[in-house]
Amino acid sequence: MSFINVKKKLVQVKIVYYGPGRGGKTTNLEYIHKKFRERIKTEMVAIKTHGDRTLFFDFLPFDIGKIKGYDIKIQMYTVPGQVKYNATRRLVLRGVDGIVFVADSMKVRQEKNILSLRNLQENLAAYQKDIFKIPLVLQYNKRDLSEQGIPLLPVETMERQLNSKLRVPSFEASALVGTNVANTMKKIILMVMDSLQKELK
Ligand SMILES: Nc1nc2c(ncn2[C@@H]2O[C@H](COP(=O)(O)OP(=O)(O)OP(=O)(O)O)[C@@H](O)[C@H]2O)c(=O)[nH]1
Ligand SMILES: [Mg+2]
Repeated sequence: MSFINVKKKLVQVKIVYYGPGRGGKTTNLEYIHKKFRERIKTEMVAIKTHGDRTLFFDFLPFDIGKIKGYDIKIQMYTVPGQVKYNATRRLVLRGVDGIVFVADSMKVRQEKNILSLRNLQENLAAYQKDIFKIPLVLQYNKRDLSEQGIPLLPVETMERQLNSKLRVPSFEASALVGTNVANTMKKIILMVMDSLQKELK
């Protein structure tokens, strides 16, 4: 549930980038931070371990202007993808309004994607949230690697493995190059705003 302050006419929305370790969640936020610098007044907060892996979360605030007279502030978070950090992952999901699941297109990562999506479902359930009901977008990341001859999963395979039951919007992307990073973000924001419309009467 978004945080709505009727007196201040302010809505605060929480979007979480979820997915397996090394999938490209942090890279998504870094690209957004670079691309939309003028809308982002604060610095991105990132706490990393040695190998640049997320230890707690990355945080990026994003203003999208007004809807129905309400200032809309979006807070974007990533989770640490490594299996061992599940307690942190679950904590970051607290109060989430929308999720981008960043899947790794590399063939060697297919099992990790499936396990991570299952883990998302379980962690949402801990907050009585249903993965089939919450605004959710899938991103098939690292598509650029095909040019380097690295074996990637065909998009149809990823759709079948990850999205055959969910049937949510999905994007082929490269967080490194920036392909479809903004479109992924816009889609999840739109979906969250759609579900908010009903609350903002
Ligand atoms: N070629 C390519 N590399 C990418 C892409 N996205 C991310 N990477 C690389 O993959 C590695 C991991 O990316 P991160 O963004 O740190 O992954 P993460 O999902 O935040 O990982 P954790 O914080 O450990 O959960 C980095 O070396 C990135 O540069 C992409 O689209 N294409
Ligand atoms: Mg990270």
